[in-house]
Amino acid sequence: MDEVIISRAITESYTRDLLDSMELQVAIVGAGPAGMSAAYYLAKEKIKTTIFERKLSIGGGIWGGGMMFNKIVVQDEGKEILDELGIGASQYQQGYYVASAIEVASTLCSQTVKAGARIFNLFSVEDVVIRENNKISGLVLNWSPVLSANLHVDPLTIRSKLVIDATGHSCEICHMVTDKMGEALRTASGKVMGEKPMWAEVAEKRVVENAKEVYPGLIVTGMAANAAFGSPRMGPIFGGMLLSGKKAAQLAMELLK
Ligand code: 48H
Repeated sequence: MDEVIISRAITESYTRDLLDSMELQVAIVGAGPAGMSAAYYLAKEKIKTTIFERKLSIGGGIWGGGMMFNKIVVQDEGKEILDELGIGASQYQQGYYVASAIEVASTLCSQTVKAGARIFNLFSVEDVVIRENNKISGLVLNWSPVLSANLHVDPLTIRSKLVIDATGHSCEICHMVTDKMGEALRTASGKVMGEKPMWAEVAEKRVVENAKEVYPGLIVTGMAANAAFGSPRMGPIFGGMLLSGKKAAQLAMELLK
């Protein structure tokens, strides 16, 4: 075993993947349930899709279930997606299914990668590219450790026909747009409206309805969609996140036509 061959294998293979991800059809920010669901449905249709995830681990808020009880709940429509992915869930009572957060996070990731999507972890999106036509046309990326160590290191840029904001509660890409472009979002105020208090039933419907093109070239999904459009939160029910990601993927495919 030669350590240098091991090092060359990693470096060459990684660099090839990174170079290939510099021109994308869809770039997704955030590998939580909504971002991975969107990537899974896009990759299944052979759309060139990459997720950039800030953390070392993928899965966003799935792992912790509800208050660190590592179980999640889905409703009937969400259960259909779990079935499609081969994730087990048992009925608790009519319309409520319980699944292992560990199985959901790991299997969703596995299926997303097997479908053909690429995931880069430890990448933080720190800005967007907006040029003459006022449309988002790319993302500005840096290593997460560079940002957490507050190092003065310039970023790199990738080009993408569409971007999906799947950053969860912080709704970061939408905030980047309003920071640079003012009240430019397709929300009532033109800004991020902010998440409203817990109301699971309404929140689960809205998170699917709110998966929309919120700015030219930018689709928002998952918790970020409810934050953008001022809808409630829902607690540890995750069916809406998977359905919202699926809707974002469908919309992206229509926009790419
Ligand atoms: C790179 C970034 C950046 C960035 C953030 O939080 P998530 O799990 O988001 P969703 O919308 O897929 O799922 C929401 C769900 O987990 C949840 O929080 C629920 C249901 N809450 C209900 C309630 O009432 O509280 O994943 C977002 C991912 C995370 O992994 C972040 O690290 C990542 O996005 N991320 N990655 N660059 N700028 N910002």
